[in-house]
Amino acid sequence: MINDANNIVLAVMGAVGNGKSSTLNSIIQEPLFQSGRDVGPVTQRIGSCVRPWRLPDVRRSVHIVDTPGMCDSTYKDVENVHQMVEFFKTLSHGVSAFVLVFNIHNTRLDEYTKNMLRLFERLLGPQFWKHVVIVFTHVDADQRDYLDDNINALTDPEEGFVNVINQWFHLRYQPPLVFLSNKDTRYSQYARDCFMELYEAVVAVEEGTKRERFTCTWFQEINNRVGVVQDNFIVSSIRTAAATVPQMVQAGGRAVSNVCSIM
Ligand SMILES: Nc1nc2c(ncn2[C@@H]2O[C@H](COP(=O)(O)OP(=O)(O)OP(=O)(O)O)[C@@H](O)[C@H]2O)c(=O)[nH]1
Ligand SMILES: [Mg+2]
Repeated sequence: MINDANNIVLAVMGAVGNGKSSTLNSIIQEPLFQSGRDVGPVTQRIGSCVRPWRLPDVRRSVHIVDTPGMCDSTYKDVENVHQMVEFFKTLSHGVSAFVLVFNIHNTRLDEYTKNMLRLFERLLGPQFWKHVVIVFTHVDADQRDYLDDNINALTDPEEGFVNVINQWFHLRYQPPLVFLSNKDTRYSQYARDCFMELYEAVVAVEEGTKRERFTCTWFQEINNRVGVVQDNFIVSSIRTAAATVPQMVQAGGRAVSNVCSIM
């Protein structure tokens, strides 16, 4: 049921090609959302569906929301962000967790990333951080040893990823950090362990907010904020971001489609 209050509602967001769609597909163990490499975002529209959370089998349903990747094509990004806000507003039980997806091979906290996060914060309000889980993909089992140094650097209490984000945004909440792989997830104990950590992080966020979904006053705030001032902020923010990043897109070629309900 799409509007069941017991569903976990999970939205993935982040830069293009980081593994947002793959992460959702892994959770439900079904190739529902198209994933791959392209010169632009593979996911072009918001897609959502309700499925059992299968990796691991937690006996709960999850309403997954896939979003197009943020990149430096200014006007498309603006349009996408507007669509995300409109979509979140239609969710009668709000959002349990926003999963910000990064790639372990590109963990630079540069101006582009900062602007993207600032944009999400401005659109969704500072309360949004309370519901954030940070995920790093591409932590594949066969590369885990080699990636341990990256992971240690990212989790460093002084200079690590979360601490830098905490400083940028003056957070009072420490978003949980999860490292996972979307490669060969079907029969892998490693994948099961990673995705159990993701599930536990989502539950921790839910419990931290006493199962208050990200909704109510938030929706009102968004309604009030979406307007000329907000539009200008989005445009200028993305322009600044685009100017600071040479290329966020990846090479390759692929047609695009989407599934289920699409905005
Ligand atoms: N090895 C490995 N590949 C991954 C992992 N996660 C995603 N990929 C690959 O990375 C590419 C991009 O993944 P997507 O899931 O399409 O990324 P996305 O963030 O949805 O991309 P956009 O929709 O374009 O923004 C695909 O080729 C995936 O197979 C991972 O954990 N390990
Ligand atoms: Mg995608």
